[in-house]
Amino acid sequence: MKHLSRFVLIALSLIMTLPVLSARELNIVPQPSYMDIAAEGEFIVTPKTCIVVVDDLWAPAERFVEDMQQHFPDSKPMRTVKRGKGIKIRLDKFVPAEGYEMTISEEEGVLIIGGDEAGVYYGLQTLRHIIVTNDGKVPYGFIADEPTFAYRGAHFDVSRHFFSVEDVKRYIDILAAHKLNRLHWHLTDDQGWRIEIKAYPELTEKGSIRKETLVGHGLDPKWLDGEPYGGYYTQEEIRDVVKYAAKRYITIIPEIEMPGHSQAALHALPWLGCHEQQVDVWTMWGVTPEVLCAGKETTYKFLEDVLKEVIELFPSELIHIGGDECPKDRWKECEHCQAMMKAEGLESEEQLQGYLVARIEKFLNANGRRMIGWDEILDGGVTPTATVMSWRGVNAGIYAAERGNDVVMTPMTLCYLNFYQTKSREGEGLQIGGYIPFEMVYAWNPYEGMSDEAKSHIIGVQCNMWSEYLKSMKWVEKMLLPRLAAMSEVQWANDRRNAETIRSRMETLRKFYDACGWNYAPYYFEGRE
Ligand code: TNX
Repeated sequence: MKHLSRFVLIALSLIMTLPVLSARELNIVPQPSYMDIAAEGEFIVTPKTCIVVVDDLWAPAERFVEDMQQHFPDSKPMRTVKRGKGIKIRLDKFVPAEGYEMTISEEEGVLIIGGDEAGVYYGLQTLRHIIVTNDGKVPYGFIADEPTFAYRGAHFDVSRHFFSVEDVKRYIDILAAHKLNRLHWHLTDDQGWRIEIKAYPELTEKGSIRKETLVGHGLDPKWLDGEPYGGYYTQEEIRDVVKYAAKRYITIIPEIEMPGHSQAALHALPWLGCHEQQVDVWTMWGVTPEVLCAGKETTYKFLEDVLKEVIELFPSELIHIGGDECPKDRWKECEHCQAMMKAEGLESEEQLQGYLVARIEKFLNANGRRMIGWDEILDGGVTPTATVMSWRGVNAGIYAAERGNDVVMTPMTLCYLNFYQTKSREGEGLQIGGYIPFEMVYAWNPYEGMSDEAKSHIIGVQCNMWSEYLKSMKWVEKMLLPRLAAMSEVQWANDRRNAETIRSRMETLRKFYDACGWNYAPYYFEGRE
């Protein structure tokens, strides 16, 4: 009996060690679709390893060289060559779009086969992650990977606080490393117009500067800081950022807010309003009654002129027109708005907003683009061709998807990374409110409560970064990380999220964040709720 139990014990311990021997763990976020890692053997990447480029994949190879330069700052850049052994990259149409297959073996070194250029890039991001967190040792094995959602977005509000070109590029770098592919750039709002428009120089000359900023909660003037604040991007800078993003396989979707959230434009060009009286670039947060007049033809001409320049600057098919939080007080008292309603047979001010949105959509379509807007665009009777961004919960998104509209899910209670991350809020500074810890983002299934038909219209998922209380990039990073990792796993690996392994995988990702010099919040790692 004693013998037997010893025998059983030995057998058991053998069985228990077997999986460890036959499959080494690789901690990667977002989780790849499939991994088979050999028990032994590894390819060691050093700054001397060559990148062997097939199929003219020089662009992703160059990005990889640049990324690795950051991790090997004292060495010469890695070399890209046409043949040889090292890290070989090529294409194959049998690999899905944005997906890749990676083989690491003695014969091949590292071989990455992408479904397209972006797929190769994501394969190289996974490789970079392994190299950086594992001292250059890449275990022999095979990885296959592809995204769940085609649209994997993060939004960045640069109106409430302005962020330099350098900062935006850093934001883009962080998104790319998490395999996101859309940056929703919130360029205009009540508190500042941040994009140069040649036809209306006043927009940035006047509309990009506010007298002061609200630095406390509530609309109490005692919280106004008395310091003028401003900033904007020239068109040349915008082009530079768009190119920088494209090189990282990120499409920038610009947002020009209309007809609400437009007080900065109204300050610059008072004739855009109903009463045409001078208003300030807003110094408070929230929703202002000052909105664009929807009754005057001059407003439509203005919007089209602005969008014409925006279209020139941004190749994105989707153009965001805002559409959220537009109080109708001014319209109710405006002779132009009332006359327009009468002429068009509109019964309510809601319908007047629907009329404006539909007219703008037509203009965008005529110029080869498509419209995306916040879910309020549903209220005035949205067209079936608009894409809807569901932020006031998930129901608006489900409703729109069921009617056949494309939908991006970004419900406030789960996706607003400007909300607090802990219950106690200790060390979090003053933020706008809310509570969204890492785990809450991670546990979210964006398909919940949806029919199969509706599911097919969910093109993707997005997190948002509103900057009312975010004055510096350091703070933005602290709000973004590590929750973006949870978000990226919902976006890229929704069907294979694993709450049991995420903690240990995040410990590895943390090493990567340290190596990149990104400022992340410590709470999740400390186990603080
Ligand atoms: C709601 S989301 C807004 C923003 C604010 C944000 C603050 C949306 C379409 N509108 O204007 O900045 O809440 O969290």
